[in-house]
Amino acid sequence: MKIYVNQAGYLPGGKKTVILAQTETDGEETKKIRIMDENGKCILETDALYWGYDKDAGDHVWHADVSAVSEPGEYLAESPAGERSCLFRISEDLYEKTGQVLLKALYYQRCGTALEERCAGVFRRECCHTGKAVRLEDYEKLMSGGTVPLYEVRGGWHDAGDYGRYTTAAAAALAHLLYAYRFFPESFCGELNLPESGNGIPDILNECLYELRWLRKMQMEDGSVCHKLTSMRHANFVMPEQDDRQFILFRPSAMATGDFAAVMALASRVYAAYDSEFAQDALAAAEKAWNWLKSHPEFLGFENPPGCNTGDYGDTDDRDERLWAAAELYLCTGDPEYLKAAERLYAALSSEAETMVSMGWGDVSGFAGWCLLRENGELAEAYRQAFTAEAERIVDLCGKSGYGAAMETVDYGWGSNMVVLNRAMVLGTAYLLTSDQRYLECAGKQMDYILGVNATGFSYITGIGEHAAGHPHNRVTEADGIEETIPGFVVGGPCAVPADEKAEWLIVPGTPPMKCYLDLWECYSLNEITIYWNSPAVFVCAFLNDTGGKKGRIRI
Ligand code: 9MR
Ligand code: ZN
Repeated sequence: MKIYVNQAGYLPGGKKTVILAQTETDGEETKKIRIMDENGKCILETDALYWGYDKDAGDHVWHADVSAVSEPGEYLAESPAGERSCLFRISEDLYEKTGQVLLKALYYQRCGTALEERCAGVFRRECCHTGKAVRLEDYEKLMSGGTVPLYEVRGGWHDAGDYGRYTTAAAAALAHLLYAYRFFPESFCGELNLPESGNGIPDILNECLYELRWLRKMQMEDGSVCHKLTSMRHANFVMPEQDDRQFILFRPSAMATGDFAAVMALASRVYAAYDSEFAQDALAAAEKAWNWLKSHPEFLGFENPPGCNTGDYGDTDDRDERLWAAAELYLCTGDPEYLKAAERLYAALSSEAETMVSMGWGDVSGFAGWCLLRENGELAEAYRQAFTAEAERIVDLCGKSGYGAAMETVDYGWGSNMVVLNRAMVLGTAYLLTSDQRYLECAGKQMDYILGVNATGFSYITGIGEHAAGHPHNRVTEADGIEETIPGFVVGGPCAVPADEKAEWLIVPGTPPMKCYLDLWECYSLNEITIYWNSPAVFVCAFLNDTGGKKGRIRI
């Protein structure tokens, strides 16, 4: 029998469910479970009740509610036969601290700068990717020794385990982070030991500014924004400073331009109080991007050119990006033209979409919602309903899972942990709107899942928990020769349709989806890291730290 707990721990007043699981049933309706404190003393003995068979996990599951344990300290759960869970901690600052580790991981993704020992400790490294980039159309000419225009596009975060930087991925991550800051500012008071720490700006904003200043450079003269900045082929598994491949500015897309307009408008509001020069420039850049979109109403998608194997972040609809841009620009400027555009786009999209509250790099409709919720009027009301309707569906899914995972079988794809976390963000938002306790509890369960209450028993955040993922698909971690894994990265998680050779080879067909995970660096479809898998986790931690909106509000 396995015993699963949230390996980071629980809030003193939070709901605490210990899960017992085994693949075969033994017909027992109840099983005994004890909570032991750090002195090995049993402080609670209780019954775990049979929940049933969870088909996505392939497990029979029993639940024990141990919420009564609320004294701060370190504990474990144990069966009478001596089987034990991982350690867990009860503490008030649990989610504040977890959020800090998740944010600090983004610092380790910084490109175009050296990571100093003072801030990075053993993970210090040299400066990487300082060379200028070439536009795709000039690439061949440059490679054959010709002279072509070059662009200074240094900075930003490496997207993931690769060294590329992609506009739509960056915009989604920034949206999660900047909105987390807007809604739950009290969760971001601590310092992260960044080079900028202590400059009077909250560290979450310091870190985001590093990304925003790079993103700003992705805009071309005409206002359009390049879809991505990567080499033609992914680097080998070398440290970033050893990667000397030529970086290329791939052509603009409507999605990149829409996201850029939106996130720059958002940034202009967030940074107005700290850096007015940046804020003004960001707004001007956003308007320029919008004007380009206006004069290019046709869909301009993105596809990799032949020979390119870096991510393409393909997307078949640019209306959600235009919607988000219109909503953010309306808020910044009050110009009714933007509101009209947003209303038109919302009407068109909502008549086709299953939900309007998606918050990933592919569908950003939910960000427009975050932006409009505080408004009066039809769009705000429509979004209120959309958030609560989706939250109801999520609560329902959570109840159908033995592990409390708000997931359907089909959701276990590449980056399934993002689905879990994005749903927790929807719950957090719905909670701010309604104060419905079920949403808070369910959001907590999604974090429990990420931190160890799942059918593999892994904490899917590196460095957090006794049994945490330790071999992510991350070039730096593989190449740095350091035993310890950089902490604070959310890995992609179980994927029932593995898309990398190693996982295809090792995952036995028919494995229950929640168990399709391996902690191996080769398995990029199971164990990669990305900025936009960390960012929703930061949002959810900020929400839970705030004890579900005690202080948090919809603040745009
Ligand atoms: O996260 C992306 C996932 O949803 C897609 O299925 C996958 C294949 O297109 O790409 C993932 O994104 C990767 C990107 O293309 C390049 N950087 C690493 C990303 C995470 O694996
Ligand atoms: Zn770099």
